[in-house]
Amino acid sequence: MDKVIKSANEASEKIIEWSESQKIETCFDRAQKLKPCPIGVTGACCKICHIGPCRFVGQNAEEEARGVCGATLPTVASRNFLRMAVAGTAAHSDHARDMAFTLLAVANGETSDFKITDVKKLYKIAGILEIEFEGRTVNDVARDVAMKLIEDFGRQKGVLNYIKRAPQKTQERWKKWGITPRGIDREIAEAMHRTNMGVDHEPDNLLLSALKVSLADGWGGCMISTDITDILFGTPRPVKAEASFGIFKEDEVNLVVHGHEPTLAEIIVDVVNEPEMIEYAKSKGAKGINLGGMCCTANEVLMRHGIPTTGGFTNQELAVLTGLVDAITVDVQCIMPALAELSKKFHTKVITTSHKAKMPGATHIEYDEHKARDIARQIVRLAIDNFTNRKKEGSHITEKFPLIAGFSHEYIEYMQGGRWRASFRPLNDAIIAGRIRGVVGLAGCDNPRVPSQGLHRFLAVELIKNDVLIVSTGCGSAACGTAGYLTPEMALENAGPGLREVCEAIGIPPILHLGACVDNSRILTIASAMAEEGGLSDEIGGMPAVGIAPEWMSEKAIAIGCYFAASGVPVIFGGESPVAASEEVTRIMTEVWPERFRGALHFEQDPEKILELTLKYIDMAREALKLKKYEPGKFGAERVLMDMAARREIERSAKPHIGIY
Ligand code: NFS
Repeated sequence: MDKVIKSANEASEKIIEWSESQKIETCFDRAQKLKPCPIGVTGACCKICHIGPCRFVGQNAEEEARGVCGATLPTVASRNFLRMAVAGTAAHSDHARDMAFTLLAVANGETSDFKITDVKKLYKIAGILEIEFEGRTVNDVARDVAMKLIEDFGRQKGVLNYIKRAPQKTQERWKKWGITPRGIDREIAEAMHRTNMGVDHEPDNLLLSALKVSLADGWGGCMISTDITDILFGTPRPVKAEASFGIFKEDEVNLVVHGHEPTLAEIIVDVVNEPEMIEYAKSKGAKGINLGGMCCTANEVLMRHGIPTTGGFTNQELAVLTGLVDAITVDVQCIMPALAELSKKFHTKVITTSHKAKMPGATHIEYDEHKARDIARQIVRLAIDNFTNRKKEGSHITEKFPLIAGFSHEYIEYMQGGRWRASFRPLNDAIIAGRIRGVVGLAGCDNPRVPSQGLHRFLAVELIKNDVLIVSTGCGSAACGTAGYLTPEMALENAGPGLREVCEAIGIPPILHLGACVDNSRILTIASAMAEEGGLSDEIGGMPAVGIAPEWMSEKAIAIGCYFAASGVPVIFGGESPVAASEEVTRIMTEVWPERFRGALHFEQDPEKILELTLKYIDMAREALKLKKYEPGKFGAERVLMDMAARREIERSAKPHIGIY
């Protein structure tokens, strides 16, 4: 029998092989053993009341199958889908709420462990929120910003603060179809109400609700989280780092921060550099303390401090299997419960830190932003103490790759024109001229049901060959980073001629790492800025841009896919469709949504077809915008992109400015 490739990541594959030789089970083995329920996976199981669960199966299930209550398959599939979007929105937005309360605690002087790092970003957000900042103390402005953003959660009427950041035309579409979100919590509660037994039965209406609650995620939860994280910890700018399992050091204490929230991890970054801590580590025989990240907490500290990443979702158990992790601290989301049991086979300590996310078998050290540093020290000490328990067993993988991360909206604007002429003009011009064919957001999870990270890698390479600029987030970035794709050399070796020129002129990789999954909000503001810049579409819809989540698994990905679709972006997800059972629901997402919002949500399992559909969308958008037909190596007239030297020249000749980007 042919060997089953479980991960396209060679280092992961080696660890998996080692685990098999040791008879240690991972998600890859469990994914083989436990096939998805064929009814549930297509959205054809209803379990929202206790008359059922009801299964909607059979040849004419779409027309004929009925639940005991009389519900049809399209109702059930769309209702299940809406519940996924709600859960995803709740997860991102609850994270955002914690960020807002941390900002408030800082502004009120309740914690000395955090400070406002990026005053310029604070003022930018204050400006958007129409909060006066001239002549006021930073903390006063921060308090008002925090309070105004906290209002977004509980608002009952009106619209979210950030809705106005979308292009006018995009907003008008939302208004016309009644999906402009009011308050985040209100949309979540209303959507849950609609999906309760016997309430909303119309598939179209349920799906509009999915778009509405997801817009509350994208233009609410995610965007709030990104902005406050930037204000507190700094807006990212390019930073060098490393990725993959080789980031662990045999002779140092290895501590991993895993999950999604940046706050505790930020303090840990600081604490591992405290001289007393390093001394303490040395007293236990270690040469130092080595911090690494996992999933989106990794992305947060990678973007701002260059902390190396072990990778994405499917790498978490594999990190423990190296035998080199002395402690792994987790906060919320995408944390496999398998970690605790697995860690018992090694010396690794798993530490939970959120009251919302406990795990049998883990050590719980509860995080509180008012005493963050003390808690961080406790965690780091625990990791150091555990270093002496390290055993010889483990796969001890040494591969690692360099990468460049740190591309925020602000930096991307800056890199195109410097401090004085920062704009999206050069990017728009490069697209107009056909040098860049289009832009793809490559995002979402990695998944043990496919050779994990492989679809990301395939699409990344093929798209950049086709002159498509990629912006990546979350585990999409991790998949690219652990393959060595997030480097300028990647452009030299693989990009099409037009994209290569652009990357060379600016000195950037062809895949720009924008951050964690909540930082997909950066794509929304970038697309809005491109619309405002002119020359392409005057709304987000109609841009030569596509969103792809080829290995998605989380409900958060569904919320993200929906907010992009509602904002006007065609989105393609890999894997089996969670609404595959219903042709009607699939039709609404792929045919009705484009007419109303210019975005769509497709599910396509074949990576070649994902690529084909992506390029088709991009070329169709180019044609509708009457742009030059894309031909590799043949470009139309465009403005000259400023290289670094020209940019520095302008900056030298200009007078000082508070700009920091
Ligand atoms: Ni996004 Fe980040 Fe990864 Fe998927 Fe999970 S870590 S928030 S949900 S698995 S990309």
